[in-house]
Amino acid sequence: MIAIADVRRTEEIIRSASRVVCICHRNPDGDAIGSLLGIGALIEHAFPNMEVILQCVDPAPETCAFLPGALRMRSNYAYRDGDVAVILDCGEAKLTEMVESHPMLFHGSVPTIAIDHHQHNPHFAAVNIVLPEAASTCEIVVMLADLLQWSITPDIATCLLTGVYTDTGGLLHSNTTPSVYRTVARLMRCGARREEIVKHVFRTAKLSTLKLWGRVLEKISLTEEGGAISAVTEGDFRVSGADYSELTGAIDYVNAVPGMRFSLILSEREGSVKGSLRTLRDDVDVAAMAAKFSGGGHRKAAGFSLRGKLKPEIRWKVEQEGDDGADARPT
Ligand SMILES: [Mn+2]
Repeated sequence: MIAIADVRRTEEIIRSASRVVCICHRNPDGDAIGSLLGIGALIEHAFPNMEVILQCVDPAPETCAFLPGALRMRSNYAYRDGDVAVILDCGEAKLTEMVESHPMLFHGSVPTIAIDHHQHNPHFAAVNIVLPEAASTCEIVVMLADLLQWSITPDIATCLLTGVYTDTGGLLHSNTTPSVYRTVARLMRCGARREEIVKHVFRTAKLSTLKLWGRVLEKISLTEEGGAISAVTEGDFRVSGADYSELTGAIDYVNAVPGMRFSLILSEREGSVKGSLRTLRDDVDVAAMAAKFSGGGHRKAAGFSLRGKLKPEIRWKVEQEGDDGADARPT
């Protein structure tokens, strides 16, 4: 639940602004873009004379370029007196990549509103609408819009449904609560164009992505500890023509091998090795596994990053034929 005092305060801050800058995290995903474009358009509808800026240090992923407003996103926002900020889907202030360049937004001098669903959000804004039980930031934006009676147009609903879909892996992840389905129903009634999202986000893959995934799948090996493990080197990225972001989603296939306790993809990137861990089991905590490598995350999805390179290693094991290998036994 969103505290009613936060709803009122949000309304006051935006009403008193001369300009609103909406900001999402670096390397934005569907939830970051969906909530950024969604809240921007909601504010513009509620306050027709308000200037709204959509800011992110990185561009939207191509899969989200179809969303209304995506082309308005910019990365060169300059602060002006009277600006207020709405910061979306950022579990930490530094994920905006603007703490150094725009200190006034993070030192309490400018009214800021953070809307987020990450568990360890340190409440860095003036108003913090942080609901860790929400599966996506877009879900919280829908609740806020309804509490403020801001109208949700079909374009806005399409942006927000994108975030709900991407942060739940198409309503398949374990965070898909009854509240998620209620939000989906609400957005579809508002005219969200579901088939457009399915087509662009889930049924479109670049050739380079498919080639990279092919290398990931080909290299899966199963360990005695019950892990399905694959690894991609800088060379794999180069040969497939894929960038790092295109690895997203491949882990769900590695994690699909039946009977495994966990899955892991190791990927080389610029002098470090990134590990993505997943499990489908309730008795395995991949966050604890990631913590051993100074990483973190959730029980069922976690990651870590280490300085270094991947070194290929082929393991051979000699198996005795039958039980008559007497020669091999110590006497
Ligand atoms: Mn999110």
